Amino acid sequence: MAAGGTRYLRFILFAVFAFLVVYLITQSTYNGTYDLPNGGVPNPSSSGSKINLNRPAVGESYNPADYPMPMTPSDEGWNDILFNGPAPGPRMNATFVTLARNSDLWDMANSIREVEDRFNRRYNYDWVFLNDKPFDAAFKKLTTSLVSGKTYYGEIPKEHWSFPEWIDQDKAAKVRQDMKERKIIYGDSVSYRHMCRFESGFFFRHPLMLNYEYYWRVEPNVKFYCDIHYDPFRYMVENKKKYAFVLSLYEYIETIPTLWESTKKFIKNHPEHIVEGNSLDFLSDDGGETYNRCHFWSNFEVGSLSWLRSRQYLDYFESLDQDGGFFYERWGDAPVHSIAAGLMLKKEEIHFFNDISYWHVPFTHCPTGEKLRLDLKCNCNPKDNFDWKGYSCTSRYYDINGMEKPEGYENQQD
Ligand SMILES: Nc1nc2c(ncn2[C@@H]2O[C@H](COP(=O)(O)OP(=O)(O)O)[C@@H](O)[C@H]2O)c(=O)[nH]1
Ligand SMILES: [Mg+2]
Repeated sequence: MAAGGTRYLRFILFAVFAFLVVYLITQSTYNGTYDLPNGGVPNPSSSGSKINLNRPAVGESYNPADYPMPMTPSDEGWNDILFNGPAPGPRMNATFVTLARNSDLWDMANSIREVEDRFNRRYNYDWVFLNDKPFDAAFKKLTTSLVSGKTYYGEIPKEHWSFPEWIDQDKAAKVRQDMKERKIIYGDSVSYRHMCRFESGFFFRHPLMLNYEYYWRVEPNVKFYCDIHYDPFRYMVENKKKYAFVLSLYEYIETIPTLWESTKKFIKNHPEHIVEGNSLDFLSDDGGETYNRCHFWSNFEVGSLSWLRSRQYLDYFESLDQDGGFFYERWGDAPVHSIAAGLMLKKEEIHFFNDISYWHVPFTHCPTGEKLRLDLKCNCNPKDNFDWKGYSCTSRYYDINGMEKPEGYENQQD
């Protein structure tokens, strides 16, 4: 009798459980859409979606009007960023590019997550990693797992990472010793000089880069503080931009004492490369007599590789390289790229991405204007914004381009 009672109780418990399961399944309200914050937007993968995920192949011509990009919150597609699926629209022939050492792995992992979370998870652009030594398996495994596009790993040819034969080694060594004594940052480093020369003259000609027309440079341990709703590469291409920056500042004069003299020599030898309507006034306060040290901070760059591979740019690099300042001084790739862009691009070919927030130690670009920061879900502190402070050149960029500074900039000047 006791055994029969237990069996009966077990049957009752099972029946209640089965009833509950059936009830929960039948009462489920899932119908192919998710309830989302911001008013609930249909999931593009569910039926009824208006988002067209078909797109032209890279390089195929398209009508931009067929794939409008959401540039402001009132534009269609602004909330697509809430989905994990691919963003609609064409992709450009473009790649991220990073120069790194194997020891940069974890700092690089941080940067990749920043780029992927704010932008590339929906665009899946490729990423090219370059190194003067072979990348190890650990570097390749982790970075490949973090990048949503394809990853490529390249070793830099020796000729692109060494002293040219015309460099006087004794003279170069004396300079390094002197700069060390004067405590100039990276003043005694040989590898830093190779790095600056490589970024100035060679990264865009690495075999892995020859496949692409646009690049976005990313360094280890940088941050992106705001959502990126549209494709900056596409913005560059459709608006005929050749070079873009987010931070600008004055270069340490100790690292480039004769860079402008070398540049003036190049201008004299190649007047045909200097374009009308350029940004000379960003670089010089006296019509080109002297350099005011303003440059775009090149650890962030989006730019045209075809331009860097042009005769115009290569003649400039080769002229500087002959003069030896990468080793007899400590010329950085930032002033080199900036002077080239300032003299050899038209003003309107240089773009400031105000809506891309960025940090590389020690400077932050945080968009001016609270509405913009809220719309872009930024987590930067506006007090840290460097744009309008005394050591930034961004104000000058606005002035020479006749651009109106964003509302509230006066409150961020110190
Ligand atoms: N492969 C390699 N990459 C380097 C070397 N030195 C610097 N880099 C990379 O070059 C970039 C600039 O170097 P970084 O140390 O960040 O210089 P900083 O930003 O001017 O302080 C970063 O992407 C580094 O990972 C080097 O000796 N070898
Ligand atoms: Mg750096």
